[in-house]
Amino acid sequence: MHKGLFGLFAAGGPMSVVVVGAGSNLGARESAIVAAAELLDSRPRTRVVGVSPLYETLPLGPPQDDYLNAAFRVETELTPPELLHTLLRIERRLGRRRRRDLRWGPRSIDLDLLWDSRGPFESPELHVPHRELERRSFALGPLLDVAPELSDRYGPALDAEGGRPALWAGAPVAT
Ligand code: A4P
Ligand code: MG
Repeated sequence: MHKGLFGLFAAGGPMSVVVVGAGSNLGARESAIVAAAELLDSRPRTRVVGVSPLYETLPLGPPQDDYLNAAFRVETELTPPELLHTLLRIERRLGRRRRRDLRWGPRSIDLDLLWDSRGPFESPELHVPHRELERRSFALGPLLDVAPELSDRYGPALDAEGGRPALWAGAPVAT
């Protein structure tokens, strides 16, 4: 997903590397994750340069269908808050409806900013690295697929969480 020379030499600040986690357990899960990567790549000053395999994962939270999880390696000039805003817009565009009454409930698409090469970022709306990252093999596995340079940092946490989840073999989707 490259934008060619214009993208490479477009004016702007330095490119940072970020990892975005994607999860879906409602509707057409694979299409939602692929569409999220394409929409993110189509944003100005932002390129998706790597996509992990898809993993089929057991739901964390209330009883619900299994998830597909993946991660995107992204080069961007957007600040972390700008990127969060972009992710929330893509979620809405892909039909995400938030239910404030149900924490960790089913969702057509969930996009989380897992890690940022610029270091930690803290605000009332955003915590980077993602607060739950080290406790979630469904986020750590795909993250290390697209950012193997983070193995020393996050490999032990992934091992402690039981290693990578099962790769998705393209089984029929429960809707
Ligand atoms: N927010 C703070 N930090 C971040 C960040 N690093 N990235 C804030 C993204 N958002 C961040 O998120 C609520 C608010 O978190 C955002 O508006 C942002 O300001 P949300 O997506 O509206 O709510 P949520 O996703 O229901 O809550 P939460 O706590 O973010 O849930 P998670 O952590 O996203 O977990 N099981 C499996 N197997 N796979 C999954 O992917 N996902 C979840 C949701 C539950 N169970 C799962 C999975
Ligand atoms: Mg979320």
